[in-house]
Amino acid sequence: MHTLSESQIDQFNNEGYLVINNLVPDRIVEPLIDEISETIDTIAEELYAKGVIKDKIEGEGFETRMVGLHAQSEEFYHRVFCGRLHGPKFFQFLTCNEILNVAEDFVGPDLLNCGIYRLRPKLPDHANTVVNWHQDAGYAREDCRSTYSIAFWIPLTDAELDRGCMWVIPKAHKLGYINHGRGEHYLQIDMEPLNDFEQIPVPMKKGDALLLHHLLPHSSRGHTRNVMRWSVDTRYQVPTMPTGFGEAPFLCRSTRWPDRVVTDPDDFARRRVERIHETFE
Ligand SMILES: O=C(O)CCC(=O)C(=O)O
Repeated sequence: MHTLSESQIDQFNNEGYLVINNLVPDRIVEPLIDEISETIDTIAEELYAKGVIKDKIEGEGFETRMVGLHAQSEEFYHRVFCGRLHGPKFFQFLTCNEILNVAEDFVGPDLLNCGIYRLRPKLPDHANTVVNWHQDAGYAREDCRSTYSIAFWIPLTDAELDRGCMWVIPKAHKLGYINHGRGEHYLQIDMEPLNDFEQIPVPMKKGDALLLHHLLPHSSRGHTRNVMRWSVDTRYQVPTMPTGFGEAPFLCRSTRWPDRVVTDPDDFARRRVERIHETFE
């Protein structure tokens, strides 16, 4: 029994991507936003006490506060970007049934989170958060580029065209792996094989999900609106294939190894910090 309809599954397989509206409910998204906001608050208190920032911008919320804080110190960005946070609400988000049920449609009943999850505070006019065209496989170890995985890209704020939405090149996953070179902040795929393909924007609302095949080229551009675009992206695969990444993978759901499913947020955090890599055979 699938969670998605046959036409949604066909669209993902044919186009290499799929948007699911309202996939992650507020009861999962809002506690994560609160957890991130508390971290920002702690950093603001610390930097204020040290005299690094003059204004904690306490009156502003998740969508705008970081813009003013970042203007005073880049430390905010560097301390929250990427997979640095691993609080209980992050764990709840990455393992919620709404995401895992969809991942199971493509990957099967044994689901490994490959350890790569990213919180992206996308700031206006910020070159560090302009992500070049790439396939996720481009970032994996060379011998692991054929590991099939599904990425979920989920905005924690709306992500419209003028607010750093994602862009995809439909159907280009069918070309297989394409070489990547080094860009300034991120890898850059060789665009030559992609010249005849269309590039399309994918504007989304908070809590929607964009699913990406690991070979589907995608990117995000800069934006100038004076607001944040926050998002989380993460990836699921079968446990028996190597992930090709250095961060701690963890079993989220399994009929084959039910006793090894990670259910405790503290255990998740410990594995992350200690970079524990289990193998499943
Ligand atoms: O969030 C972004 O701007 C880029 C995300 C991305 O490239 C990815 O999830 O692989």
